[in-house]
Amino acid sequence: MATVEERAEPGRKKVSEEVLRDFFREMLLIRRFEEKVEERFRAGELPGFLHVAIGQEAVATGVCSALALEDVFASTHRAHGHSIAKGTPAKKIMAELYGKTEGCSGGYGGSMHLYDLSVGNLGANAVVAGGLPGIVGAALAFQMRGEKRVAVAFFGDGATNTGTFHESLNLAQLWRVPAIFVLENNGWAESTPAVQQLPLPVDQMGKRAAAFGMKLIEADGQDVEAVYLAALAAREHALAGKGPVLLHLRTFRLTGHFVGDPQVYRDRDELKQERETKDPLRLLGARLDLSDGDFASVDADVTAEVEAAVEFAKAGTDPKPEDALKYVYA
Ligand SMILES: Cc1ncc(C[n+]2csc(CCOP(=O)(O)OP(=O)(O)O)c2C)c(N)n1
Ligand SMILES: [Mg+2]
Repeated sequence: MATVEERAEPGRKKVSEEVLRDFFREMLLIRRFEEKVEERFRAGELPGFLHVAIGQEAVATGVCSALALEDVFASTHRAHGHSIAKGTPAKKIMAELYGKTEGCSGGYGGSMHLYDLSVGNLGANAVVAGGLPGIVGAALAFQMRGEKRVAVAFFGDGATNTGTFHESLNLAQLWRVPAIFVLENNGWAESTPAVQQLPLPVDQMGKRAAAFGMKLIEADGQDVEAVYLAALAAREHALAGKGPVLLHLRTFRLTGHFVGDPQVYRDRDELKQERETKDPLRLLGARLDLSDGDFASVDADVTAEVEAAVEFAKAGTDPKPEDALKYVYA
């Protein structure tokens, strides 16, 4: 976990500049990783279907930086950032996308099924809201064993319309388990905008917590410091035995739903404006007042890491056809 400094005003906290610079590096690594993934997918090198979370990096870095190694999470179809931020090396994720046995899921999963138990990744899910029930179970296990750990579920605004979401939050609150439900609210479910799928204004989706009597914590999902502090507060609440938290983060998907999505349903001017005003990297870069030289040096560093990940993945081992049914249990 990164460190937090007290601000002069009582009760307010602030993250040190050094930590913010670490956040910037990680967010840029995630951005460059996903840009590379888009490029290699379009070149026909990556099998399967891909979703990137460009614009949502502050959520991944802010939340995962507030977690300890022994905390666990489940992710969605947009899992690269969460996985990198929780500690899986970029090269193991890239190898997974290339379907190699060196990948974090042994080449069996691909983009929507990234696992890494060594850092607490219980798995990404192609099924919308598919991760939530398992996270309630993991949190219940921690509670029963008296372990000081939290279980975290990432999911989108569209996922809040599923029965699984309501069942999971209901049981979690009933049992007061140490779970954090991270609502990564980008205002879209595929091509369906918030107004056509959500019963509340998009910025008021946190009100869902009231239906369960659940603690609500909200933050600007484009501000990594705010996300980090909100996630720390959520973890503290859950570990104190006070029950689960709905952590509502308003964020922005600055690309299509999937790689190759022509986004014909999206207003071009609005998207352009969002890219200019909501990009979490631009916002953090401006706040840190990074010089061109500073930016170039971090960029060169993370770009080299991504290039090395591609080389590692390409040199990886193809799974054997006779192993296709390995790990099939039902
Ligand atoms: C149970 C289920 N229903 C529908 C789908 C198809 N689907 C994939 S992503 C998606 C939109 C999800 O929206 P949201 O939860 O807001 O996540 P976002 O894509 O915005 O990150 C849908 C409907 C699915 N994968 N699983
Ligand atoms: Mg969404």
